[in-house]
Amino acid sequence: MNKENMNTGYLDQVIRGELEDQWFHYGITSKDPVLARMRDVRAVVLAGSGQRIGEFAEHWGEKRAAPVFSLRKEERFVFRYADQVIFSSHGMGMPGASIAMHELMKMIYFLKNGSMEEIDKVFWIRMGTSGGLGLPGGKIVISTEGLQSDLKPYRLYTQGRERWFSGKFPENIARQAALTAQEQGIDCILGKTVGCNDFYLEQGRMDGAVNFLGEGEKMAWLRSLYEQGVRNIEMETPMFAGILNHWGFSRFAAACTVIVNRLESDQVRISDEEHAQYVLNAEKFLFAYLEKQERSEKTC
Ligand code: R2B
Ligand code: URA
Repeated sequence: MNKENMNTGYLDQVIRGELEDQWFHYGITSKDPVLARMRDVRAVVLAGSGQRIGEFAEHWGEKRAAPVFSLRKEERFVFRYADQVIFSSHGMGMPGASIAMHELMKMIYFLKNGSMEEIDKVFWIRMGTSGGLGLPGGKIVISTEGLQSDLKPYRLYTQGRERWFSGKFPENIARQAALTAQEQGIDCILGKTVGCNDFYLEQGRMDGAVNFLGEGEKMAWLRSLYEQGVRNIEMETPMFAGILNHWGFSRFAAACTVIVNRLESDQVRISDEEHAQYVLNAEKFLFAYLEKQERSEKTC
Protein backbone atom coordinates (compact mmCIF):
# COMPACT_ATOMS: atom_id res chain seq x y z
CA MET A 1 0.00 0.00 0.00
CA ASN A 2 1.13 3.61 -0.53
CA LYS A 3 0.43 5.05 2.90
CA GLU A 4 1.96 8.37 1.84
CA ASN A 5 -0.84 8.74 -0.72
CA MET A 6 -3.60 8.34 1.85
CA ASN A 7 -5.14 11.24 3.72
CA THR A 8 -3.93 9.69 7.00
CA GLY A 9 -3.83 13.00 8.90
CA TYR A 10 -7.59 13.16 8.55
CA LEU A 11 -8.45 9.45 8.49
CA ASP A 12 -6.54 8.64 11.68
CA GLN A 13 -8.39 11.34 13.62
CA VAL A 14 -11.60 9.67 12.49
CA ILE A 15 -10.36 6.27 13.71
CA ARG A 16 -9.42 7.79 17.07
CA GLY A 17 -12.95 9.21 17.33
CA GLU A 18 -11.68 12.81 17.45
CA LEU A 19 -13.63 13.54 14.27
CA GLU A 20 -16.92 12.14 13.02
CA ASP A 21 -16.64 11.60 9.27
CA GLN A 22 -19.82 12.00 7.25
CA TRP A 23 -20.05 9.51 4.43
CA PHE A 24 -22.75 11.79 3.19
CA HIS A 25 -23.75 10.00 -0.02
CA TYR A 26 -24.28 6.75 1.90
CA GLY A 27 -26.14 8.50 4.72
CA ILE A 28 -23.93 7.23 7.56
CA THR A 29 -21.10 8.56 9.68
CA SER A 30 -18.04 6.97 11.20
CA LYS A 31 -19.96 6.71 14.50
CA ASP A 32 -22.81 4.63 13.08
CA PRO A 33 -23.28 1.33 15.00
CA VAL A 34 -23.92 -0.49 11.69
CA LEU A 35 -20.17 -0.39 11.04
CA ALA A 36 -19.55 -3.00 13.73
CA ARG A 37 -21.28 -5.52 11.47
CA MET A 38 -18.90 -4.90 8.58
CA ARG A 39 -15.46 -5.21 10.17
CA ASP A 40 -14.72 -8.52 8.44
CA VAL A 41 -15.38 -7.16 4.95
CA ARG A 42 -13.10 -8.81 2.40
CA ALA A 43 -14.44 -7.56 -0.93
CA VAL A 44 -16.19 -4.55 -2.42
CA VAL A 45 -18.36 -5.21 -5.47
CA LEU A 46 -19.39 -2.20 -7.53
CA ALA A 47 -21.78 -1.79 -10.43
CA GLY A 48 -23.38 1.18 -12.12
CA SER A 49 -26.94 0.02 -11.53
CA GLY A 50 -28.58 -0.06 -8.11
CA GLN A 51 -30.94 -2.80 -9.24
CA ARG A 52 -28.07 -5.06 -10.27
CA ILE A 53 -26.34 -4.44 -6.95
CA GLY A 54 -29.53 -5.37 -5.08
CA GLU A 55 -29.80 -8.61 -7.03
CA PHE A 56 -26.12 -9.54 -6.59
CA ALA A 57 -26.36 -8.98 -2.84
CA GLU A 58 -29.63 -10.86 -2.49
CA HIS A 59 -28.26 -13.86 -4.40
CA TRP A 60 -24.95 -13.79 -2.52
CA GLY A 61 -26.86 -13.76 0.78
CA GLU A 62 -28.99 -16.74 -0.37
CA LYS A 63 -25.96 -18.67 -1.60
CA ARG A 64 -24.09 -18.11 1.64
CA ALA A 65 -27.12 -18.38 3.95
CA ALA A 66 -26.24 -14.96 5.32
CA PRO A 67 -28.39 -11.93 6.13
CA VAL A 68 -28.30 -8.98 3.75
CA PHE A 69 -28.59 -5.49 5.13
CA SER A 70 -28.76 -2.03 3.62
CA LEU A 71 -28.18 1.53 4.79
CA ARG A 72 -30.88 4.06 5.57
CA LYS A 73 -30.16 6.34 2.59
CA GLU A 74 -30.48 5.13 -0.96
CA GLU A 75 -30.93 8.40 -2.80
CA ARG A 76 -27.48 8.36 -4.41
CA PHE A 77 -26.04 4.87 -4.13
CA VAL A 78 -27.56 1.50 -3.35
CA PHE A 79 -25.54 -0.23 -0.63
CA ARG A 80 -25.81 -3.78 0.67
CA TYR A 81 -23.69 -5.92 2.95
CA ALA A 82 -23.78 -9.70 3.03
CA ASP A 83 -21.25 -12.25 4.23
CA GLN A 84 -18.04 -10.20 4.16
CA VAL A 85 -18.92 -8.38 0.95
CA ILE A 86 -19.94 -4.77 0.42
CA PHE A 87 -22.09 -4.30 -2.68
CA SER A 88 -22.51 -0.73 -3.89
CA SER A 89 -23.78 0.97 -6.99
CA HIS A 90 -21.77 3.91 -8.32
CA GLY A 91 -24.08 5.40 -10.94
CA MET A 92 -22.90 6.46 -14.39
CA GLY A 93 -19.71 8.35 -15.12
CA MET A 94 -16.45 9.08 -13.34
CA PRO A 95 -17.45 12.21 -11.37
CA GLY A 96 -20.32 10.40 -9.64
CA ALA A 97 -18.52 7.08 -9.26
CA SER A 98 -15.49 8.80 -7.71
CA ILE A 99 -17.71 9.97 -4.83
CA ALA A 100 -18.58 6.34 -4.13
CA MET A 101 -14.89 5.40 -4.29
CA HIS A 102 -13.75 8.11 -1.85
CA GLU A 103 -16.42 7.25 0.69
CA LEU A 104 -15.98 3.47 0.36
CA MET A 105 -12.19 3.73 0.65
CA LYS A 106 -12.57 5.88 3.76
CA MET A 107 -14.99 3.28 5.13
CA ILE A 108 -12.50 0.46 4.47
CA TYR A 109 -9.70 2.43 6.15
CA PHE A 110 -11.94 2.90 9.16
CA LEU A 111 -13.22 -0.68 9.25
CA LYS A 112 -9.67 -2.03 9.08
CA ASN A 113 -8.45 0.41 11.73
CA GLY A 114 -5.84 1.89 9.39
CA SER A 115 -3.93 -1.43 9.17
CA MET A 116 -2.14 -1.47 5.81
CA GLU A 117 -1.98 -5.25 5.84
CA GLU A 118 -5.72 -5.62 6.40
CA ILE A 119 -6.66 -2.87 3.94
CA ASP A 120 -4.58 -4.51 1.24
CA LYS A 121 -6.47 -7.80 1.64
CA VAL A 122 -9.68 -6.15 0.45
CA PHE A 123 -10.54 -7.05 -3.14
CA TRP A 124 -12.38 -4.54 -5.35
CA ILE A 125 -14.30 -5.36 -8.49
CA ARG A 126 -16.38 -3.31 -10.89
CA MET A 127 -19.02 -5.46 -12.57
CA GLY A 128 -20.15 -3.29 -15.45
CA THR A 129 -21.57 -3.15 -18.93
CA SER A 130 -19.79 -1.78 -21.97
CA GLY A 131 -19.68 -1.38 -25.72
CA GLY A 132 -17.38 -4.03 -27.20
CA LEU A 133 -14.96 -3.57 -30.07
CA GLY A 134 -15.48 -6.46 -32.45
CA LEU A 135 -17.00 -8.50 -29.63
CA PRO A 136 -20.48 -9.99 -29.47
CA GLY A 137 -23.02 -9.23 -26.76
CA GLY A 138 -22.49 -11.28 -23.61
CA LYS A 139 -18.71 -11.42 -23.76
CA ILE A 140 -17.00 -10.26 -20.57
CA VAL A 141 -13.99 -7.98 -20.96
CA ILE A 142 -11.54 -8.13 -18.07
CA SER A 143 -9.55 -4.92 -18.08
CA THR A 144 -5.77 -4.87 -18.22
CA GLU A 145 -5.73 -1.06 -18.18
CA GLY A 146 -8.29 1.73 -17.95
CA LEU A 147 -7.65 4.75 -20.16
CA GLN A 148 -9.57 7.88 -21.05
CA SER A 149 -10.69 8.47 -24.62
CA ASP A 150 -7.33 10.01 -25.59
CA LEU A 151 -5.70 6.75 -24.48
CA LYS A 152 -4.09 8.46 -21.52
CA PRO A 153 -4.83 7.47 -17.91
CA TYR A 154 -7.22 9.16 -15.51
CA ARG A 155 -6.33 12.67 -14.40
CA LEU A 156 -8.12 15.66 -12.99
CA TYR A 157 -7.50 19.25 -12.11
CA THR A 158 -7.26 20.13 -8.48
CA GLN A 159 -6.11 23.57 -7.31
CA GLY A 160 -4.96 24.43 -10.83
CA ARG A 161 -2.72 21.38 -11.12
CA GLU A 162 -3.31 18.31 -13.20
CA ARG A 163 -2.96 15.11 -11.17
CA TRP A 164 -2.31 11.83 -12.97
CA PHE A 165 -3.23 8.34 -11.86
CA SER A 166 -2.20 4.95 -13.19
CA GLY A 167 -4.81 2.95 -15.08
CA LYS A 168 -3.01 -0.41 -14.82
CA PHE A 169 -4.78 -3.42 -13.36
CA PRO A 170 -2.83 -6.05 -11.42
CA GLU A 171 -1.95 -8.61 -14.08
CA ASN A 172 -2.19 -11.69 -11.84
CA ILE A 173 -5.71 -10.76 -10.75
CA ALA A 174 -6.88 -10.12 -14.32
CA ARG A 175 -5.52 -13.52 -15.39
CA GLN A 176 -7.06 -15.35 -12.42
CA ALA A 177 -10.38 -13.64 -13.12
CA ALA A 178 -10.25 -14.64 -16.80
CA LEU A 179 -9.44 -18.22 -15.84
CA THR A 180 -12.38 -18.31 -13.43
CA ALA A 181 -14.75 -17.06 -16.13
CA GLN A 182 -13.48 -19.74 -18.51
CA GLU A 183 -13.92 -22.44 -15.86
CA GLN A 184 -17.54 -21.33 -15.55
CA GLY A 185 -18.01 -21.60 -19.32
CA ILE A 186 -18.33 -17.83 -19.63
CA ASP A 187 -16.85 -16.18 -22.67
CA CYS A 188 -14.26 -13.59 -21.70
CA ILE A 189 -11.27 -11.72 -23.04
CA LEU A 190 -8.52 -9.56 -21.56
CA GLY A 191 -8.07 -6.09 -23.00
CA LYS A 192 -7.72 -2.37 -22.45
CA THR A 193 -10.84 -0.43 -21.51
CA VAL A 194 -11.59 3.13 -22.53
CA GLY A 195 -13.71 5.09 -20.05
CA CYS A 196 -15.42 8.24 -21.35
CA ASN A 197 -17.10 11.24 -19.77
CA ASP A 198 -20.05 10.90 -22.09
CA PHE A 199 -22.05 8.01 -23.52
CA TYR A 200 -22.80 9.60 -26.89
CA LEU A 201 -20.28 12.15 -28.17
CA GLU A 202 -17.13 10.99 -26.42
CA GLN A 203 -17.86 7.35 -27.22
CA GLY A 204 -18.06 8.28 -30.90
CA ARG A 205 -21.78 7.69 -31.29
CA MET A 206 -23.71 9.27 -34.14
CA ASP A 207 -27.16 8.67 -32.61
CA GLY A 208 -27.12 11.30 -29.87
CA ALA A 209 -29.01 14.60 -29.72
CA VAL A 210 -25.84 16.21 -31.08
CA ASN A 211 -23.44 14.70 -33.59
CA PHE A 212 -20.01 15.87 -34.74
CA LEU A 213 -18.95 12.78 -36.71
CA GLY A 214 -19.23 11.13 -40.10
CA GLU A 215 -19.40 7.33 -40.40
CA GLY A 216 -15.83 7.15 -41.78
CA GLU A 217 -14.31 9.15 -38.93
CA LYS A 218 -16.23 7.21 -36.34
CA MET A 219 -15.16 3.83 -37.69
CA ALA A 220 -11.55 5.00 -38.07
CA TRP A 221 -11.50 6.02 -34.39
CA LEU A 222 -13.08 2.79 -33.18
CA ARG A 223 -10.70 0.72 -35.34
CA SER A 224 -7.67 2.66 -34.11
CA LEU A 225 -8.73 1.94 -30.52
CA TYR A 226 -8.98 -1.74 -31.43
CA GLU A 227 -5.53 -1.71 -33.02
CA GLN A 228 -4.11 -0.25 -29.81
CA GLY A 229 -5.50 -3.12 -27.74
CA VAL A 230 -8.78 -1.57 -26.54
CA ARG A 231 -11.59 -4.11 -26.34
CA ASN A 232 -14.38 -2.15 -24.71
CA ILE A 233 -15.70 1.34 -23.98
CA GLU A 234 -17.55 2.44 -20.86
CA MET A 235 -17.56 5.29 -18.33
CA GLU A 236 -15.78 4.53 -15.03
CA THR A 237 -12.82 2.17 -15.28
CA PRO A 238 -9.90 4.67 -15.61
CA MET A 239 -11.00 6.46 -12.42
CA PHE A 240 -11.68 3.17 -10.61
CA ALA A 241 -8.18 1.83 -11.38
CA GLY A 242 -6.62 5.26 -10.84
CA ILE A 243 -7.81 5.87 -7.31
CA LEU A 244 -7.18 2.27 -6.19
CA ASN A 245 -3.65 2.39 -7.64
CA HIS A 246 -3.04 5.65 -5.84
CA TRP A 247 -3.63 3.96 -2.49
CA GLY A 248 -1.65 0.96 -3.74
CA PHE A 249 -4.28 -1.78 -3.56
CA SER A 250 -2.89 -4.99 -5.02
CA ARG A 251 -6.16 -6.76 -5.75
CA PHE A 252 -8.77 -5.22 -7.99
CA ALA A 253 -10.44 -5.94 -11.32
CA ALA A 254 -13.02 -4.67 -13.76
CA ALA A 255 -15.24 -7.14 -15.59
CA CYS A 256 -17.63 -5.50 -18.03
CA THR A 257 -20.14 -7.39 -20.12
CA VAL A 258 -20.50 -6.30 -23.73
CA ILE A 259 -24.04 -5.19 -24.54
CA VAL A 260 -23.37 -3.83 -28.04
CA ASN A 261 -20.66 -4.43 -30.62
CA ARG A 262 -19.57 -0.89 -31.43
CA LEU A 263 -18.06 -1.96 -34.75
CA GLU A 264 -21.62 -2.83 -35.82
CA SER A 265 -23.94 -0.45 -34.02
CA ASP A 266 -24.26 2.63 -31.83
CA GLN A 267 -27.66 1.57 -30.52
CA VAL A 268 -28.00 -0.97 -27.73
CA ARG A 269 -30.67 -3.42 -28.85
CA ILE A 270 -30.44 -6.37 -26.49
CA SER A 271 -33.66 -8.04 -25.41
CA ASP A 272 -34.76 -8.32 -21.78
CA GLU A 273 -34.01 -12.05 -21.93
CA GLU A 274 -30.48 -11.47 -23.20
CA HIS A 275 -29.91 -8.82 -20.56
CA ALA A 276 -31.14 -11.14 -17.81
CA GLN A 277 -28.83 -13.89 -19.08
CA TYR A 278 -25.83 -11.51 -19.13
CA VAL A 279 -26.51 -10.47 -15.54
CA LEU A 280 -26.74 -14.13 -14.47
CA ASN A 281 -23.44 -14.92 -16.21
CA ALA A 282 -21.75 -11.94 -14.58
CA GLU A 283 -23.05 -13.09 -11.21
CA LYS A 284 -21.92 -16.67 -11.76
CA PHE A 285 -18.44 -15.46 -12.59
CA LEU A 286 -18.38 -13.04 -9.64
CA PHE A 287 -19.46 -15.60 -7.05
CA ALA A 288 -17.07 -18.22 -8.42
CA TYR A 289 -14.22 -15.74 -8.17
CA LEU A 290 -15.11 -14.60 -4.65
CA GLU A 291 -15.31 -18.21 -3.49
CA LYS A 292 -12.06 -19.13 -5.19
CA GLN A 293 -10.35 -16.23 -3.43
CA GLU A 294 -11.76 -17.36 -0.14
CA ARG A 295 -10.36 -20.88 -0.66
CA SER A 296 -6.95 -19.54 -1.59
CA GLU A 297 -6.89 -17.25 1.47
CA LYS A 298 -7.71 -20.19 3.72
CA THR A 299 -4.85 -22.28 2.34
CA CYS A 300 -2.30 -19.43 2.59
C1 R2B B 1 -21.67 1.40 -18.72
O1 R2B B 1 -22.99 1.57 -18.86
C2 R2B B 1 -23.36 2.88 -18.41
C3 R2B B 1 -23.93 3.67 -19.56
O2 R2B B 1 -25.01 3.01 -20.14
C4 R2B B 1 -22.11 3.45 -17.83
O3 R2B B 1 -22.18 3.59 -16.43
C5 R2B B 1 -21.11 2.45 -18.13
O4 R2B B 1 -19.83 2.57 -17.77
N1 URA C 1 -21.98 1.39 -21.52
C1 URA C 1 -21.29 2.35 -22.17
O1 URA C 1 -20.76 3.28 -21.52
N2 URA C 1 -21.19 2.28 -23.49
C2 URA C 1 -21.77 1.31 -24.21
O2 URA C 1 -21.66 1.30 -25.44
C3 URA C 1 -22.52 0.33 -23.54
C4 URA C 1 -22.60 0.40 -22.18
